[in-house]
Amino acid sequence: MFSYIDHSEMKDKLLNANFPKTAEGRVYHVEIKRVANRIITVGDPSRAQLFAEWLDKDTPIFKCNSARGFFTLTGKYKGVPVSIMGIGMGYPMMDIFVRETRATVDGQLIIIRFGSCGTIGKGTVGHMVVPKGAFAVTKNFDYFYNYYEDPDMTKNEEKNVKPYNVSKVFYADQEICELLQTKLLNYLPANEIHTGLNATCDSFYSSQGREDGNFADHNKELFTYIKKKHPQAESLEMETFILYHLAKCSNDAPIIKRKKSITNERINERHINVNKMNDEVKYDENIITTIKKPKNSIRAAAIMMVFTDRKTDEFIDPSRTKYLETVAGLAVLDVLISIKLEEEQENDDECVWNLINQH
Ligand code: R1P
Repeated sequence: MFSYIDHSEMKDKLLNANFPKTAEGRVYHVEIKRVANRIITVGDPSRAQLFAEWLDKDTPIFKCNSARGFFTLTGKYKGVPVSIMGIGMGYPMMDIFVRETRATVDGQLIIIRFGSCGTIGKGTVGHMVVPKGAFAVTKNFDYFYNYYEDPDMTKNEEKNVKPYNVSKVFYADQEICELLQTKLLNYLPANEIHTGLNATCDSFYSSQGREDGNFADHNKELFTYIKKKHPQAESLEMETFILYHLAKCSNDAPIIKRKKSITNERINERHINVNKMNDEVKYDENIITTIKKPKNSIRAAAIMMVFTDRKTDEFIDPSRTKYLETVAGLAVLDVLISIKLEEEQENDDECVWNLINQH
């Protein structure tokens, strides 16, 4: 059974320019107001649909299609609430997804990205990568500034200015990575599972070293530069670093205390004491409220199918993709529900299954 929201356009008035939400508490872009503490995120909505087929049949599935291309399915897997969230591609989508999801869920979040990648490491097409850490590869836009005066960019080279920036490594949740690897061993030989570092790039093309004659990308030396800085670099894709980085930023942030304001009363309603009187909800303005964000706020990991081998120029066969999506998808769901959360939201009035009835 599906409960479905399809927002082809965002019509509701948004309150609060700092962190926009609708009056009923929907976050601006993902358009959810509550999801499960345990989340699988994918790029492709059809992958989300495939995973949804394995959710419990006797529990309603809450489904939300946002105007900005986010796709959320919340149901139960073996009796445990889980959300499957399609986010599209790239840094901004992952950033918005993590932040807006964090703002709608009390307690700890587990987020596992299930995606695809290319390899510059030991693997090849059809293998899996469970990256223990990720770094960012971003275009250094200023490098390209004086192209007409200096088409070979020799002045940049003289000053040792590089066309791409390669960041430090941010790490995944070690326990989740190990559980994912162990589960995968049920389906794949050990030499087809890789655990090195992932390069998360701000372009599918330039900052992943692809050649495109229509653009002066200055990326011929990119893989050499990446390997020099991070010899364990295994995979290339476009989201994982942002997830790992934001998990750390969330874990480092102090517990937030905020005072509810009159105009934002609906926004903060989950975080304040609510007195129900004659079916009306009344708010106490003086209550300082605490968002339930525990110390280990976000535990993050990723698992990726190797679609392209950048050493040999091969692309994966669709039948292999189907196999990997199935075995690794089930492995992720099993790992997701096996982890004990430090703090989990309650089955209160705002839980998704109660919200279903409102739509
Ligand atoms: C590019 O084709 C997309 O595929 C990879 C990249 O990170 C990028 O999002 O991941 P997904 O298969 O999860 O979308």
